[in-house]
Amino acid sequence: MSSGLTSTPAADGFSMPAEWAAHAGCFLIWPERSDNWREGATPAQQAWVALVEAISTTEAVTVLVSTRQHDSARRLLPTHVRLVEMATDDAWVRDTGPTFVTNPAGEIRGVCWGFNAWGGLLGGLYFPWDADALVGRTICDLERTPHYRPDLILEGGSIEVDGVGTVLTTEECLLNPNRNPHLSRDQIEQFLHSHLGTSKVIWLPRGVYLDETDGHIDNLARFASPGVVMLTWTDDIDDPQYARSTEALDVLQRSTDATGRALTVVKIHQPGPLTLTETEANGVDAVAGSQPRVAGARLAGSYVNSYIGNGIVVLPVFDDPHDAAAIANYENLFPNRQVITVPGREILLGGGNVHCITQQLPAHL
Ligand code: KQY
Repeated sequence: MSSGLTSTPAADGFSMPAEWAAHAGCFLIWPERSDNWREGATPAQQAWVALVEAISTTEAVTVLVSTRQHDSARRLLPTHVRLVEMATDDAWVRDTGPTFVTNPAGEIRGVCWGFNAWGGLLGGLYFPWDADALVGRTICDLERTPHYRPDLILEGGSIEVDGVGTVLTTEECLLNPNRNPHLSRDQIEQFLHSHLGTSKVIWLPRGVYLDETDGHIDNLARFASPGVVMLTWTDDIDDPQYARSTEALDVLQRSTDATGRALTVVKIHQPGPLTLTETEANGVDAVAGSQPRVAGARLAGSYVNSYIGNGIVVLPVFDDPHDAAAIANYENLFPNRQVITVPGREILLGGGNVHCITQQLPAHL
């Protein structure tokens, strides 16, 4: 494994492309830990299969899998999908994988952020996380991609770029004392600009209510195209999400992007509110140090936690009355892509959704 480049992507002429730019492929990690995925992860694995089938219609998909799960994953996944055995602690490749950056010549490099399982010993979601902390560098080695190793704790789900200089994030996550308490807001902005090639940060205050990542942006607000932001919404003023979404809307409406353009905000009503059933809670192994799963607990459901792939956009649905409006919004926002829905509930039960469990590899130009 190479030790990492000592410069920064921006200094070397690299920046993070928007997710809608062409992809060479997509990575996922096969879920298996039974203290996060119910019933030994069998229902979650079915959800992964549906997602992999959708993405692999237009992209080369690689699924990272433990030795123990290899044969079972091979049986369940389409034969055209590449399986690679790799040790991981869980299945959140958006957060543990590299953030890929490209330059105008079409070269690709990886940014391998520091990882502390969403908060380390101050509210982190599991211990240990040493295998997850290696995932980014191992993927870069697999792809023979040089990589950077900034001294910054950051998960890929906590940043969202438009590819023209703007990065969206939340204060709740990036300024959380359990990530980089020694750094000021300005210093964190400098890290983002030097490693994403951006020039403007738009800080939204808080993420989705009870999102166990400390409010990742990818569950709250995403760019659909330059200048257009999808925002998780609720019309219910008594719902705890209402204040979070309205304060985000206020910031977005007062902001311009890196090019000086005003933002159009498209509200996408949240599902539910959704809660954990007793059967679901009882299906998760209770293990000291892992997130307890309690019947009745509110789930951080969102439709913006989607994947923008080559010619497609894949969004989670929940067999919920709000599904139809979310699909209609996606069809309007992505007129040149096929909108594909996948069952989102089993992924949500583990703490995230489609975007959190995918990581795109940009195409060489
Ligand atoms: O990006 C994410 N949503 C990760 C969530 C981790 C949850 C672990 N139980």
